[in-house]
Amino acid sequence: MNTEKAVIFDLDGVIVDTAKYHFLAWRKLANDLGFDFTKAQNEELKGVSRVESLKKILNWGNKELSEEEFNHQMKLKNDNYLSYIDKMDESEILPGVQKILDFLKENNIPYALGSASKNAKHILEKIHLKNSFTAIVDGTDVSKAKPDPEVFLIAAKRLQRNPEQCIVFEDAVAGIEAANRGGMLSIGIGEEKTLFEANYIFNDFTEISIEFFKKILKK
Ligand code: B16
Ligand code: MG
Repeated sequence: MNTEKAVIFDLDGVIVDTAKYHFLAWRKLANDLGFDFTKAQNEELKGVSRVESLKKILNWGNKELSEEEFNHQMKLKNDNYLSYIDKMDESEILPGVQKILDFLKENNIPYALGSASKNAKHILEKIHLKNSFTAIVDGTDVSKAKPDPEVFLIAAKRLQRNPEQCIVFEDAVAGIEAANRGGMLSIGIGEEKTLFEANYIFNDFTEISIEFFKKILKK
């Protein structure tokens, strides 16, 4: 296929559902500190960095921590989160994703990861996708969190494409805003009522046909 386009995938909520493990680990932290929060509140943590997530959670519980304790709690949460990640394998790749990756590979269309997670490479290793990506940009590469477009702009550069040649798949409002602000085509994976700022929205990858993909690659 003749296209100059490239694709950037978010990780959590797009390639795998690690949000459920973040929830379990953050909830244990909150419970250990003597409060709780809901699954609905957890939605607000999607795409948000680790530091900002802990700030939000402490705010919900009206808790203040010293800098030392804050960092200690972040480490405990991550250790607990990683105990779930360690059990992951390729069966956790979300339905329909592999079909799209295979299509991109067959057509020599480069694709990158653009994730806020500092654990992204480890997760990709567990699901056997680490060598599949042309470039991996994660939470260790950026200084500004989504909705800043930095993560996607670095990915575009590593893919040797201009922003307008990039198509971004995202499940978080902040991620859609980042893609839009970066001048890229944004595709939301999730509910229309939350991701309405995306150029296109699908509930999941099983709804995305190869025909649709060919159409946006030609645009
Ligand atoms: P970590 P994404 C994000 O991943 C998650 O959605 C968000 O809940 C998490 O806090 C953030 O990564 C940082 O993750 O603690 O592993 O560095 O959606 O940008 O792939
Ligand atoms: Mg996400």
